[in-house]
Amino acid sequence: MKKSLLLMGLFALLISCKGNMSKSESLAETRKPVNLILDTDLGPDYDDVGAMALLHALADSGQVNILATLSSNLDERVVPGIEVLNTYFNRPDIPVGAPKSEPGVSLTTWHKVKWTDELPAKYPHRTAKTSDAPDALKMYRKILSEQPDNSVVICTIGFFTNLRDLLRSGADEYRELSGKELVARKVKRLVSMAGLFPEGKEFNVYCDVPASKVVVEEWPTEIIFSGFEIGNVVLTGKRLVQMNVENSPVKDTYALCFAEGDPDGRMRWDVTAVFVAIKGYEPYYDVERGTFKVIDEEGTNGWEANPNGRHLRLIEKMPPTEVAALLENYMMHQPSKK
Ligand SMILES: [Ca+2]
Repeated sequence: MKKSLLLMGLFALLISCKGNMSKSESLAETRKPVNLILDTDLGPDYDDVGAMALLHALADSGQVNILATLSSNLDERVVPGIEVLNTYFNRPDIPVGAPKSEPGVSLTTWHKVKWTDELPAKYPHRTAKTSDAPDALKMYRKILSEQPDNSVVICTIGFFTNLRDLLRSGADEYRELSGKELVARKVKRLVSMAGLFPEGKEFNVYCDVPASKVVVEEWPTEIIFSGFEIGNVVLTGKRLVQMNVENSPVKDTYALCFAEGDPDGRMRWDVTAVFVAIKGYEPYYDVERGTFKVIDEEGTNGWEANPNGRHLRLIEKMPPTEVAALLENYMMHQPSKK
């Protein structure tokens, strides 16, 4: 009798465990993909290429729905380069756009090997040059107006030019709302690779200081900042360039730049920001809430910790080597076969 009671108990436990497992599994399966707009300067540094590879890897596993890939950079090779990557990963129809406001920022790669020329020369894309692309501001307004309220994550890994233009925009054919109202209604959060914490000068902030100031002061939703110091530790790309694949624009970019001067790998500033925008910061990072401030005309930023602040900054939690290995696995992702 005792034995049969024990068996019944074990059986009940097994059923309950199985029930719990399938519940959590089905939760993971039914988790909705993040609706994401990527805003990139793809060019001065090549970590944007790794970030876009990771973006497409997570799209292939159904974790993100890429609404647009927009350029914040006027350099003529940026939009063709974005399209090369979208096309390589079997998503040639993702909307692209570029800033039309004055004066804008135009910066090409600082590498001697112009990988930004090499990619469009070798791989298919539709748009010949960045200035031929549609207005990024119009793309933002159109796409946001079509999305459910509070559903869109924007990830910026370049300058704040487009986002400033969006905040400053008025009603148009897509929506009667001002840009700020449209963002407040449609955007869930902004994730940004920008700033150096607790204080310093960082590229994405100082390249367009007026735009950076407007966005950090007026953006109506939460902003998560992935600072310079977060992506600066533990290099990535060494395994990527050793992959046994041919005709990959991702591998080509890293191989070209490594040959020139980064033999130990490259910082993963932008890659981290895109990862957090899609996966969330838990369990990879801690956060501190506060207020990001642009404190001078040179683009120096400061940080004021404050439990009620609208901004969050990432703080290291998981060992950086583990995060780097995880990110590089995604960066090595190959296009899914169609
Ligand atoms: Ca970038």
